[in-house]
Amino acid sequence: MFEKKLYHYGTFPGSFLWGVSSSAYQIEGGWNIDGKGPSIWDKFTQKPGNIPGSANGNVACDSYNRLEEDLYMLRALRVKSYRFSLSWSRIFPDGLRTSLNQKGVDYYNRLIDNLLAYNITPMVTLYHWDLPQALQNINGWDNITIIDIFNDFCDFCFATFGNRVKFWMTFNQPHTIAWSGYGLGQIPPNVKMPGDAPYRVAHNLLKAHAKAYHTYDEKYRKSQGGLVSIALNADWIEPTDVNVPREVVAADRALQFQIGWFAHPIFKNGDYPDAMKWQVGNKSELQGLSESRLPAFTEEEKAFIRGTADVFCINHYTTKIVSHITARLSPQSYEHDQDLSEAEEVDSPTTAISKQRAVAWGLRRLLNWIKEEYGDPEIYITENGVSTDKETTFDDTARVFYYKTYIDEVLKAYDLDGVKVQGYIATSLMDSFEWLNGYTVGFGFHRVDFTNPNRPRTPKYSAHYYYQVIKDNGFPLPDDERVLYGHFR
Ligand code: GBH
Repeated sequence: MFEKKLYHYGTFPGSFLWGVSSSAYQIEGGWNIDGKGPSIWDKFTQKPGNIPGSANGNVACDSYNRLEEDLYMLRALRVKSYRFSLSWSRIFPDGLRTSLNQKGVDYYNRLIDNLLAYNITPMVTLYHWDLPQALQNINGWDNITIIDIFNDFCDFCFATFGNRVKFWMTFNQPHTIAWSGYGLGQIPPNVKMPGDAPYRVAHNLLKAHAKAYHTYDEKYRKSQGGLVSIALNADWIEPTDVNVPREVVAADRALQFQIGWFAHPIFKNGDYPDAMKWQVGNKSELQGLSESRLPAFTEEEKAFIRGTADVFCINHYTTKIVSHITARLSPQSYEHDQDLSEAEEVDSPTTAISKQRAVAWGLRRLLNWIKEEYGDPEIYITENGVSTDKETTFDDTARVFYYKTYIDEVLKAYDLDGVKVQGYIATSLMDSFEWLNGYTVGFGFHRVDFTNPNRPRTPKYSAHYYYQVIKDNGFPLPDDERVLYGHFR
């Protein structure tokens, strides 16, 4: 099915949405000014020692005060879209509408108006991990009442920005929120309950997503005509041995636990994948529990969740190799529930973050898997990119290589496999606060000098490269190759 040739030449459709991404906590700074309330990331990072160098997002790229500079970079790259997120606690400092902070609304209005003035499509994430701390005080996503509270926030944003914003994503990476936030407990709110909290939280996230989708449908779609989705994340999972059926099944199971957890309910039938129901159900029974740790949806809830995304949004960075194992029964854990062990794709280049190898071919396979699994949806790649360490400044050839090879695999998926890829959003516009990695690595097309209070931004080699890819709309066949192949395209 997949050709061996390294590069494919051709271009994307004229409407292809090239863009770059950011998120509020990673770039804005201004953590407590103009009325902004604290988020769970403010609380976490301000405790010394939680992040390398005790780094935090108090100032970050200072984008709250440097809107003009961000817009300048976006215009220089000639991107067609900009994906950013709204800081909930900048708009509602304590999470509730009653605490409305007009200055926060003004900031996003300025950003959106300027983007439109420069013909850049805003792609807005409603929640990129920075929950208002006040809502964590009532247990955050592990409390079902947050479904209505989040809906109220979304409703306000649709009403306020929706006359200009036509591309909405409810959550960035619900998998990360549920598993890293409530299972491993690595990221805020740092809850370490790997056996059941992730499943409960995911259940609430799915309901909250669906509720916001229906709010848009009922109150705004007709007049605003936008679309609503959710940005899921997945590594590509390659079986350790494609000739051993058990291993092929194991790789598919890994994808179901990662992406199917959310995509199966939303894009298929309102319910979790069979592989998850079977695995978690059996483990729970063997653990002597009276019911599965994976909660069940009622028929009404399934109908409510099914079909609540207008396009498929996927964030992707790397590929892993998995093998089947029989995991131990204790302690109870989402990880053990999968009966898998994971390894790196050792033939591919390493990057600045451990276990994040640059495996370009994995993206094409993931796109094809999504096409087959979810009935050929329109797909937007809403994050893809690579880190270099902070010593790498402008000469980021590793990033150029990454984008060249990954985007070429997207082109193969589009041109050769017929995957309906509609857009590609590179991560990220500029070096930013990279969560648990602080400022030790950068994903940016632009370097930001975090030691300078003015946070000067400077384009790297990759910025020039991405500009050219956008300008060419892909990789047109070079002239000499046309002669060689004896045809024109
Ligand atoms: C992306 O997640 C984020 O969506 C994006 O905001 C960020 O800029 C990008 O990573 C690069 O850092 O280290 O706390 O995230 C990519 C998938 C899933 C990878 C969670 C890291 C471990 C926990 N991530 N995972 S954390």
